[in-house]
Amino acid sequence: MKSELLAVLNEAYPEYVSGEKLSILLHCSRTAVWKHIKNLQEEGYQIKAVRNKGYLLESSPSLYSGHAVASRLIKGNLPYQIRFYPELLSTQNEAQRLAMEGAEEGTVVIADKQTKGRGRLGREWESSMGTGLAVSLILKPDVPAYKAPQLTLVAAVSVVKAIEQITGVKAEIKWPNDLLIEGKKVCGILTEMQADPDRIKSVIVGIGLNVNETVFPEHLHHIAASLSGFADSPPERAQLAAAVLNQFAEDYELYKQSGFAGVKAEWESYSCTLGRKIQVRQNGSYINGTAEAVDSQGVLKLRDKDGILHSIVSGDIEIS
Ligand code: BTX
Repeated sequence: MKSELLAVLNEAYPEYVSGEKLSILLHCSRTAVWKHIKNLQEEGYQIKAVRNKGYLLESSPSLYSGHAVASRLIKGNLPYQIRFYPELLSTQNEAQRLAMEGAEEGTVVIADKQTKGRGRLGREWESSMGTGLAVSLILKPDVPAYKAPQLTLVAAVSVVKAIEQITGVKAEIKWPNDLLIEGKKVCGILTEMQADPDRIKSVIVGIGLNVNETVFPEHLHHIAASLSGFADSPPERAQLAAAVLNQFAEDYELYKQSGFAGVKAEWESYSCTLGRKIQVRQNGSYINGTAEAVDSQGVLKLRDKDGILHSIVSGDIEIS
């Protein structure tokens, strides 16, 4: 009965279905329909009941849709507009296309399945199974182009906080763009920019988060993990996506007011990089040393064995 009821409401969305129609379709009384609706609401399904209209399924614990995300957003400083796609090659590409067409700041591209996700430097991001988050967010910050990479650090802070809010699991930030749990990568962030020589046209922050994956391709077995491996129950993607966006709206506001310095202390508290021996790979060469600090611009300060302090603006790091 429950799944039949849900199927009818799902099918009808965004229209209401009257109690009378439901009682005919499900061969039961209107009181029985009402009782089933009440049970579903107690299980976490958001079903709106309006006199003379009937019932509307707004979101369900397992439903992943633009509406399920949008209905959980808190009205804040960033006016989000959700563009949800059942399948995309890359949310990043779609966001770039929309930005070029003039999409507003706060436009968010979400794909249920992403079949050709990208990481940095043309690397692949595996997320084709429809179990993770693939989200790209269009921003138009009024900052010089060299500051755009700071948004990776801001987003990392937001995602760590959102993960903890929804699952209770603590992730750590590996500079500049990875989130790790027990040393395994659960999230990657890719920040790309469209700019004129003198100003940023848009920055696209892409977030790939492993949520309910149970298998990864062989080459990722030792490095990747998903949240479900650490959480008590399988996290719901719509809830997570909304938490990430709500949190980011707050942190982005701080960033706009005070720059990276506004979120630096939080970044440091979640970092698994600072104080550790690391190796940085930059343009094919390596620097070894201790990650001493990030400065107010988000630049990593690495002290090598000769005591020389290096400023690392970008690159890949290995923690030893
Ligand atoms: P990155 O270049 O730092 O990391 C890419 C590397 O991470 C890969 O070479 C591989 O070793 C590893 N990797 C690939 N897939 C996964 C995975 N699912 N879990 C853990 N490790 C993995 C990281 O780049 C930035 C990734 C951003 C992805 C988002 S998804 C939404 C948006 N759309 C899009 O095409 N990219 C972004």
